[in-house]
Amino acid sequence: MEAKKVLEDLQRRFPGEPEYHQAVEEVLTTIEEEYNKHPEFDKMNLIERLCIPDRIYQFRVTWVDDSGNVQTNMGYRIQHNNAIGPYKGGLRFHKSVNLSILKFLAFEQTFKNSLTTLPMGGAKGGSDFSPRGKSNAEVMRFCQAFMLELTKHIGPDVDVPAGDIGVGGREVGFLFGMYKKLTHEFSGVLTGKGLEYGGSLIRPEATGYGNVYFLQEMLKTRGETVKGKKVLISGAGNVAQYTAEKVLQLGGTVLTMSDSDGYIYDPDGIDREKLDYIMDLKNILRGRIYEYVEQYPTAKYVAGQKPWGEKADIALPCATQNEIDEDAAKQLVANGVRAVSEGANMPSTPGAIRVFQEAKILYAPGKASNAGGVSVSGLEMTQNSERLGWGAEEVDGKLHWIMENIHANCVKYGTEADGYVNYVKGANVAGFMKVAKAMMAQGIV
Ligand code: NDP
Ligand code: 2IT
Repeated sequence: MEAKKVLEDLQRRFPGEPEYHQAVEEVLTTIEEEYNKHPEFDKMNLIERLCIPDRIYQFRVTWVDDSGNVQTNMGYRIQHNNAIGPYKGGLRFHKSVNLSILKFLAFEQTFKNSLTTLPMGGAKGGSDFSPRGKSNAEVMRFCQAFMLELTKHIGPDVDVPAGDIGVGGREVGFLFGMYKKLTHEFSGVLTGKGLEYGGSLIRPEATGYGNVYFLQEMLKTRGETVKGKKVLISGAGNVAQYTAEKVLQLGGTVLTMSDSDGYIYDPDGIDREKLDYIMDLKNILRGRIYEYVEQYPTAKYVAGQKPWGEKADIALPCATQNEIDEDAAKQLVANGVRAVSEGANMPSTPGAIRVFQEAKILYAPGKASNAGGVSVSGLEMTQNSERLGWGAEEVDGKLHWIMENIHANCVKYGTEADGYVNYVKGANVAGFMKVAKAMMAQGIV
């Protein structure tokens, strides 16, 4: 396999999908060497079969808004690969959603899920519908219309969706209700469900907690801890909130959080009480992050900017893809940032990753460091199958073990001659090998 050639071919066959090409390029260039040690892989054309999704569903979603207008959105589900388990991955509801973004996410999910050690294939889906500014009733009607079509393609042993940007507990509830109504079946078909109807303790916290557990493991390799460190966080949603919570629990100082309009910087740190305010603001009032400075006037709000220009020790991007470009990465390194652990999916551009790796700072790609969310989704599936619910400590303990294990695998496959751990290579090779072996064993299907 020649990574460059495979990529050129995919670019020609699937033009205009830059995020998908970006994610594929990162994986291909880092697994090329290992892949070519196994000539049997190429004989089975494993690489094309792994890069091109098994199937893509695309459908129109029609719903009626509060003013009686008929609205249309696009709905998608990408079932990327089910070599190691049922398709599994979140749903994203955001106006920016398109095929390229969901293909990159489904591709990444396949390797991430492989890293978790749990039996889950890779998938992603969503819509260009954004819940922002919509009433509860509108969100419910949209979710019901979306599920009317999606129901045909999912099932507890087929494909198990969950949340992502714009899809939290509220949306999962509405989606689950409609699936149940349509199929006349109460099953573990979605994860991220409410605790009262089959959800798992620690699932809301899992991505953020897992991100910080991974960070702890990275810091440990350099004899450091989170305690006393100044931390920049982007985003103010599910992943950002619980990343901040765990940083606080470990004695770090959170200086920033953001949304797509700008960021807040609190020189005194966002403490527990202030984080509670943000959680209420975002999860209940569905407000905007600038409102923080009205509540806490010693903080500043910077409109239209990302937080990467502020001085700190650690950066934890938890908003969206490509939110750290090469210039931002240079700024972070120049300002003394020594570790970057991604809560979001693909938040660093290829140029930014190069800057981090050339500076030899600790850098964890999302498919390793944010795998805690889907891991606890996998544990939710196990609990649903058992028809039992585990305690918070038990789930958190398993999450912690999974993150340590992913870290150990990255070190195993990603340590370079000078001792620097290339976590991108480590995660990609470790994730790839398991999927590849499973595909080889199952023949050409
Ligand atoms: P939420 O919808 O809860 O929060 C998203 C946050 O990111 C909001 O603050 C949002 O601001 C901001 N954001 C979204 N899109 C953009 C954009 N285009 N530019 C700038 N800011 C943006 O989503 P999550 O916290 O669940 O997801 C955040 C990231 O983590 C995503 O990359 C997701 O794929 C990833 N992830 C999520 C997991 C999960 O379990 N939820 C698991 C693993 C990864 P605004 O309100 O302005 O839109
Ligand atoms: O990107 C991700 O891993 C998620 N959005 C979580 C997926 C899941 O199935 O829990």
